[in-house]
Amino acid sequence: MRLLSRWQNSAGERVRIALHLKAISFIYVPVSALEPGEYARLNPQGLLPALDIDGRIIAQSSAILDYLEGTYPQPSLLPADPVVRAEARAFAALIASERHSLSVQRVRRFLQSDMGVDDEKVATWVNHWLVLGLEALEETLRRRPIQWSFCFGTDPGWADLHLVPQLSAARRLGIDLSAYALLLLTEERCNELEAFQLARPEAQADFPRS
Ligand SMILES: N[C@@H](CCC(=O)N[C@@H](CS)C(=O)NCC(=O)O)C(=O)O
Repeated sequence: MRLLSRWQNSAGERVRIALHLKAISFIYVPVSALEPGEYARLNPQGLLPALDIDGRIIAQSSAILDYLEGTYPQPSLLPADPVVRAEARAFAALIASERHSLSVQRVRRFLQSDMGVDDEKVATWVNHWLVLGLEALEETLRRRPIQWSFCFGTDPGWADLHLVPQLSAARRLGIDLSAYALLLLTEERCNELEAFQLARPEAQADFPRS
């Protein structure tokens, strides 16, 4: 199994965390190591990451995570209780479907280069969508009937592996996270774990060292 990704790839970081939490052996392939144009040939969607299973390519982190959860069920990344499981998926979906996709570099670049939007307005755009998301995520954690150590349980899972890369991305984009105490506390607990540390951008082979 090969994971095609890049050191700074928050959707890829979700998958890396899942692979490490499940202790699945995989080969990390930075796209910079491929021939020019090869990645586009492998993955017509062109976005990172992709999972290569004996030549079959799965695009989209959510599809990859579903595949891993179905194929390597233990340890499960999803809570056993159906309602809590749905809540964990909803938490992750807000990040992956609603927020990340509006703030990624290709969207920011398009706004700047093709739409002529100035840097300040692009920052307003990014801030608007990310802050809406962060507020909703914080409130969701606040309303949990049990204040678990991780988002939706005593072990880290589906929601946590979406949260941690999203918080890093928000920081890179200059968002002040100090109002989100529960998100930060959960992130801190996750970052103490090896699976999260191994998935960090700086732990990847293609992380720029100089
Ligand atoms: N919905 C996709 C998002 C993937 C995505 O946007 N990846 C970004 C990096 S985090 C990317 O490929 N950027 C390169 C580009 O936009 O060309 C997923 O979850 O896999």
